[in-house]
Amino acid sequence: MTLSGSAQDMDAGTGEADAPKEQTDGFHLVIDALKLNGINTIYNVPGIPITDLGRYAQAQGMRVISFRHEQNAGYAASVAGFLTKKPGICMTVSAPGFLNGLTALANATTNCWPMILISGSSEREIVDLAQGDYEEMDQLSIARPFCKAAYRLNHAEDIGIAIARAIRSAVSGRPGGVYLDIPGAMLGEVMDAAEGAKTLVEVIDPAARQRPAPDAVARAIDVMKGAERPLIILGKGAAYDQSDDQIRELVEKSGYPFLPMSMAKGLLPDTHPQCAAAARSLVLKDADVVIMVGARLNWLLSHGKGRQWGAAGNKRFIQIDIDAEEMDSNVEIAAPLVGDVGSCVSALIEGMEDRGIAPPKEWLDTVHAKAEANMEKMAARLQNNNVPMDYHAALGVLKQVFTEQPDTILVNEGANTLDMARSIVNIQKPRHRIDVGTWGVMGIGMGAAIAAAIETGKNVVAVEGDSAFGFCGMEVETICRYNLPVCVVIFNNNGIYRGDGENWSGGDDPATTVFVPDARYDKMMEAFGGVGAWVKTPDELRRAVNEALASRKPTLINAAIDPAAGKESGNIGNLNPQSVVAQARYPQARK
Ligand code: ADP
Ligand code: TPW
Ligand code: MG
Repeated sequence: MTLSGSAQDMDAGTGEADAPKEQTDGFHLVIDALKLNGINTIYNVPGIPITDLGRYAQAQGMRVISFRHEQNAGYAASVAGFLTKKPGICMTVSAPGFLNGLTALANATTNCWPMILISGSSEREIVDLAQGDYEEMDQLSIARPFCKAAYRLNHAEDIGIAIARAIRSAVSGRPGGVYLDIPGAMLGEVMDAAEGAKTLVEVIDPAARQRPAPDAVARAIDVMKGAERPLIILGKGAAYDQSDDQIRELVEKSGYPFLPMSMAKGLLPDTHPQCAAAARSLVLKDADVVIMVGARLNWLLSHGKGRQWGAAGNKRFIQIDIDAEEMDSNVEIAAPLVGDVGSCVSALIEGMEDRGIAPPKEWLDTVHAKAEANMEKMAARLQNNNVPMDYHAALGVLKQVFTEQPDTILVNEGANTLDMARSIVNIQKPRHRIDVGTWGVMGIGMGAAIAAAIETGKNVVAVEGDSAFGFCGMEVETICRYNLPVCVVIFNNNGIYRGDGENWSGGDDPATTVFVPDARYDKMMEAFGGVGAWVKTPDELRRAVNEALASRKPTLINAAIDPAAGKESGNIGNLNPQSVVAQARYPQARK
C-alpha cells in the first residue's frame, strides 16, 4: 500500500505537527473491515469498478479466488458460509456481474447460508436519473427481494459500520444472503488513516446463542415422554450449527433412530446403528413423535403430510429452529423449540436425563432390521460389472472410495446422479457432503468444490451429472489455476435424465434432453493442465479416482454411464405436471 508507506516516510523523524498525515481510502477500508472481522477470502470476478479492490485485497494478504463466472463465485461464497459459519464473500462488477451473482445470493438465502454479495455500482446521480451510465442499474432495489438485507455504502466513513451490519445480518438468526452495494466513486474516497481506523467495527458475538425457554423445553420433553416410535430428523441447519458433539449425545442417549437430510449426512456416520436412512419410508410412515433438528418440513419432506407420512394426525412434532416463523409452516408443531441447535439440543439432553426418557429398543430394532435388509438388497446391485456402467456400478465404486477415505468431501449434483449417490455413498463426517440444496439448483458443483477445497484443504470429489456439470464446467480452469485437490467425476449418460431421448416431431434436431454423445469432458480438464480420464468400467473408475486422491491433482474423470439407465427427473418425476393429451398425440410417450 504505497499511500500509507510514502506518507509514513515523509513523516519519519520530523515529528512536526503539520507533516502530511497518513491516508487511507475506500478500497483499503473495505479490506481492513473484512479482515478485522476474520474474513480472509473473497470469491471474485474482476472488472470495473472492483478490479483494484481484488488486487489490493490480495496484496493485503487476503485469499482472492477469481472465477470465470459470478454465479460460480457466488455459489462458492455461499458454500464457504455453510462450512465456516462466517459469511462467504462474493465480489462482482455492476449490472451484468451483479445479476450473475444474484442467483447465488438468492440460493444462499433459500438455503439459510450466510453470504455477502459485494457489487460495484455506477454513478448514483446518473443511475437515479437513468442517464445511461456504464453498466447502469439500480442494483440495491433489485437485490432486496432476493436476500435478508441490502445496504448501500455512500461514503468511505460508513464502510466499517456497513460491513459490520452486513456480517451480522448474514449470520444472526436464520442465516442468509446480504447485498452490499459499493459505488465505484466511494472506493477512491480518501480519509485520514487514523480517523479511518476509528470507523472500523468489530462485530461482537455476531450469531448470539439463543437458548430456548425452560417451559418450551419441558413441553418438548413431555412429548418425548409419550413417544413409542420416535424419530430424529437432522437437517442442514444442524450441520451448519457445528454442535456435532451435542447432536451425537442426543441421538445416542435417547436411543432414537435418526434420519439425516442430504447435507446433514455425516453429522453421525451413515453407518451408525441408529441411522434410519435405509429405512426412510418405514420411519416416516410409522414414527409417532418426530424431532426436527434444523430441518424444514418443505417439499423435501413432502410438507410433513400425505401418504409418505402415514395416517393423518398420527404424529406429533417437536421442532428445533432458530427462526420462530418456521413453526407451523406446514403442519402443527406440538412443541416448538426456538433457538440455536446447540442450545436446544443441550436443553433436551438435560431434560431427558431429569425425566428418565428410555430408549425405544423394540422400535429401534425394527428400524435397524429394515435398514439392514434394504442395504443387503442394494449391496448386490452395487457390485455389478455391467458395461456400459449403470449408476449402481459406478456408485458402488465411489461408496468404497468414501469408506476408505472418509476425510474426502463429496459434492453432488444432477438428477439420477444426485438421487442415487445420496442414498448409496455413505458419509462419515459432518459437513462432508454438499449438494443442490433446497432449490435443487444445477450448477452449484464447481463453486462448491472450489470453496470446499479452499476452506478445508481437503480432497474433494464432485460427482456430477453431465448436464449439471455443463452449468459450471468452465470453472475447471479455476480449479487448475489454483491447483486445487478436486476430482470431478462426470456421470456421462449423454443427457438430462437419460441420453436416449427422441425428437417426437421426427425432425433432425436432437431431442431436447440429449447432448453430443460420448462427449470428451475429460479433455476440458487436460486443456488447462489437469488430468483427464475417460473410463468405461468400474475398475477403471476406481483406479482413476484413487489416483486423483493420492496425487491431489485437478482431475476430471469422464465416466460413461448407460444412456438408458436413468429415470425422468430421478426420484422426483412425480413433480412433473401431466398433459392429458400427450398420450394421444405422441405414441412415443406411451413407452
Ligand atoms: P434440510 O434441507 O436439510 O432439511 P433446511 O434448509 O430445510 O434443511 O432447514 C434448515 C433450518 O435450520 C432452517 O429452518 C433454519 O432456520 C434452521 N437453522 C439454520 N441455522 C440454525 C441454527 N444455528 N440453529 C437452529 N436452526 C438453524
Ligand atoms: C438452474 C432442472 C434438474 S436435474 C437437471 C436439470 C436440467 C439435469 C439432470 O441431468 P444430469 O443428471 O445432471 O445429467 P442425470 O444423471 O439424471 O442424467 N436449471 C437449474 N436447476 C435445475 N434444477 C434445472 C435447470 C434440472
Ligand atoms: Mg446426465
